[in-house]
Amino acid sequence: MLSNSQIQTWKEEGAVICQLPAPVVDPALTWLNVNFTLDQIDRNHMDFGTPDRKFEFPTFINPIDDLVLSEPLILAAQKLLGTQDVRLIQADLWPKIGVADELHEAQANTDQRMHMDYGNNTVLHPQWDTPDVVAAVVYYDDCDETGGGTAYVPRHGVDDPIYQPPYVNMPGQAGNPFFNDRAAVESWFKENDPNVYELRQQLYEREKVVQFKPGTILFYRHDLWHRGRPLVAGKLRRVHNLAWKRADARGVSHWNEGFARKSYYGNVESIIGRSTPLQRSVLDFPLPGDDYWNIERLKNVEARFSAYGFDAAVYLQELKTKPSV
Ligand SMILES: O=C(O)CCC(=O)C(=O)O
Ligand SMILES: [Fe+2]
Repeated sequence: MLSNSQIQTWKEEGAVICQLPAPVVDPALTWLNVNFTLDQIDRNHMDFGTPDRKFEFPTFINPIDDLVLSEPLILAAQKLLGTQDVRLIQADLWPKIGVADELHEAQANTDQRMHMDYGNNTVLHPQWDTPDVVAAVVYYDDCDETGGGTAYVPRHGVDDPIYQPPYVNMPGQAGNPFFNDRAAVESWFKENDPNVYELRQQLYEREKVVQFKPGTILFYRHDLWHRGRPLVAGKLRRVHNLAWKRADARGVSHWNEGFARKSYYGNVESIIGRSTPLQRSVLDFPLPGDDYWNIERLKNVEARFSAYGFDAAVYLQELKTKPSV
């Protein structure tokens, strides 16, 4: 899905846009176009995320969960992070509906302030040359109808004045109050920190807007300046926010609830059962050949999941070919 030059763009500029393969996105689109339409959505839900966390992975809606665990996405995350060992930390499908009024309250999500996402995803601070996380937005609608393309600011090399760490020139960082709305934020900075206000004005001047069709994906980083923009009034935009971290990343939180929490009813279990080793690995189920495995662990896990289709053979095979210590 990603060429070497696209990977390079993500590493240098912080974002890259491409189209998901039809077999990955089409089943989800078909489901959404029947089951997640304007008349089925609570118009009072105006914030980020699914109401009641309903469409956070695992949703137990197979076309939605299958997209989240699709191998082309995992392979893309592996390539961008430069490691085989990646973990899913976020998968949330959510609606945004365009509103007619131009004035928004300070925490409104309609016309977002420029921000980076690391702030509520890690207790540490990102380092540009060693990215720990790849984030993505999958779009299920057409921006020609809905508007609301995400805006982002590509980084221009190490000397780019707006990408000089520490990245604290935003709401909610280093003692700055947190507001979501662009107007509320920028008027606060204008009043309280004119230098930061000036710097932030450059962000808006330099912003590029994602043009999307159903199945477009924006791969970005948690240290990319970006923001959500207003939609056409009355229109619905459905997106999936996804993120993966390097397995060895420090400080990075899990956005979704723990994936095992909804076990016992066969749904989580059948995700484990029907997935490939690569797909399981993003849920922290070790790959075949991982040092974690020994015969006892394998037998126990097999006892737990074989009723749901789990086949231990490939794990067993790798165990046999591994030199014993
Ligand atoms: O809605 C969008 O296009 C972006 C949303 C976003 O960046 C956020 O909520 O952190
Ligand atoms: Fe964001």
